[in-house]
Formats: sequence, C-alpha cells, structure tokens
Amino acid sequence: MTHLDLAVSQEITCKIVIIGDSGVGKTSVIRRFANNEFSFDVATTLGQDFRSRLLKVGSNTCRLQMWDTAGAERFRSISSVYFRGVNGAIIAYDITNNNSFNNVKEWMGNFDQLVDAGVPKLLIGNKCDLKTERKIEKAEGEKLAKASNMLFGETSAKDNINIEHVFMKLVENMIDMENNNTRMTQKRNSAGERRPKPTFSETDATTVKPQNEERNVDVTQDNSTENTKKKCC
Ligand SMILES: Nc1nc2c(ncn2[C@@H]2O[C@H](COP(=O)(O)OP(=O)(O)O)[C@@H](O)[C@H]2O)c(=O)[nH]1
Ligand SMILES: [Mg+2]
Repeated sequence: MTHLDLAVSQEITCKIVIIGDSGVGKTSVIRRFANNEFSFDVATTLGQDFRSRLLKVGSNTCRLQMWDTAGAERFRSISSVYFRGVNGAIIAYDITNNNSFNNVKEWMGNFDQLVDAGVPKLLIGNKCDLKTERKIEKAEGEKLAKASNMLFGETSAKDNINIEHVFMKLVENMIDMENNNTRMTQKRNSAGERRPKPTFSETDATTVKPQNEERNVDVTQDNSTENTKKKCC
C-alpha cells in the first residue's frame, strides 16, 4: 500500500467493483460513466479490466477505478483478487430479466464472503429504458436494497439515465464511511489501541472531503482505459 505525499499530490485512488449476471449491462454502465459511450455490440474480453475517471471531491481529486468482471461472471469464476482493496461495490440486474434479479442475493453472498461488511453497496436495476419489457418493478428493487442495506437506483446505460447520480451516491457513501472510520480510529488511537488498516488506498480519507461539505461533485472526465495487470494499490 502506497501512501501519497499530499504536499505533492492531492489524489487518492478508490476502487469499486461491479458484479451481477452476464448481460445485465455491467460493462455498458462502466463505459457510460467512464467515457460517456454506449454500444449494443459490447466485445467481451476475458479477464479483468478497469476504467478510471477523475472526480473532483471537495479540494481533492479522487481517481475512481471501476473494475469490470469482463465476462468471468459467466463461469462463476471471479477471482478474489478482483475484490482486494475494494472501497465500494455495484450489484447489477436487468429489469427485464427475472433470473438476473433472483441471482442478486447470490452475488451479494459472494461479495460478503470476501469483503468487509462495512463496504458500501449499490444495487442497480439497469435497462430501465426498456419500459414495455419490464419484469421487475422498481419497488421490488427498492425493497431488496433496503433489506440488505444497499443504495438503490434504476439506470439505463443506453439512454444515460441516472448513471451519474448513482455513481455519485456510492462515492459519497464511500467517503462518509471512510470519514467515520477515521474518526473512530482517531478516538481509538487516543485510547492507545491499534490502528486498523485504512480502507482507502493511498492516504487517509479525512483529507478527501471535510464532513458536511457540499456534496455534489464536479467531475472531470478521464478517458484512460487501463489494463488490469496493474495492481490496484
Ligand atoms: N436497452 C438497453 N440495453 C443495454 C443497456 N445496457 C446494456 N445494454 C445491452 O445489453 C447487452 C449486454 O451488455 P453488457 O454491458 O455487455 O453486459 P454485461 O455482460 O453485464 O457486462 C449489450 O448488447 C448492451 O448493449 C441499457 O441500459 N439498455
Ligand atoms: Mg461485461
């Protein structure tokens, strides 16, 4: 884990993963948010890859790395490396596909086995542009999310509906969570207890965003698509 010198750089890196059945639109959602692009012909490359986008958060810069399963979910063979150091997760289903909704619980179970319970999760019902083909009512998604303590939103990667909003909600939650952890850690430290490992990768998140600062966040597009052999620090 690398700690940045904040005098030199104010940038932190946060990692989110997206999971869910094949075909629900995971890759499309990431591409829409990272590069504002969409295609019906999404080429599948096996392995993991991620895209990133720079977000201006308060006076700091967050490089949001969005890791894609890149097809591995078809074989239920997502490596645990995918979840390492994760700060937030998106679990996706397709509102026109009952199976993809029924499988959400299984995806959540997989995630919870590998990742700290406190990591914020967002449930999305994607393809909400397909109104006449809808099988899952919005209220069902909301209910499941509430019962599982997840954020929720319906999205369309195709028509760019709600994508920006749900990602920002997740990032805000990740930052809140980290600020709370840091405050608890500071209390524990002053009581002489051992400091737990920080969730955010490159520096303490207190530097990310002062609590109560205005939330909505300026966004700077960063069009880099990167290959994942690189370790997410
Ligand atoms: N109508 C519609 N199609 C979508 C949407 N998102 C993805 N798709 C299409 O659904 C198919 C599967 O998308 P993909 O991103 O590969 O899903 P993944 O397997 O979960 O990564 C592709 O043909 C996409 O173009 C959406 O919001 N609306
Ligand atoms: Mg995909």
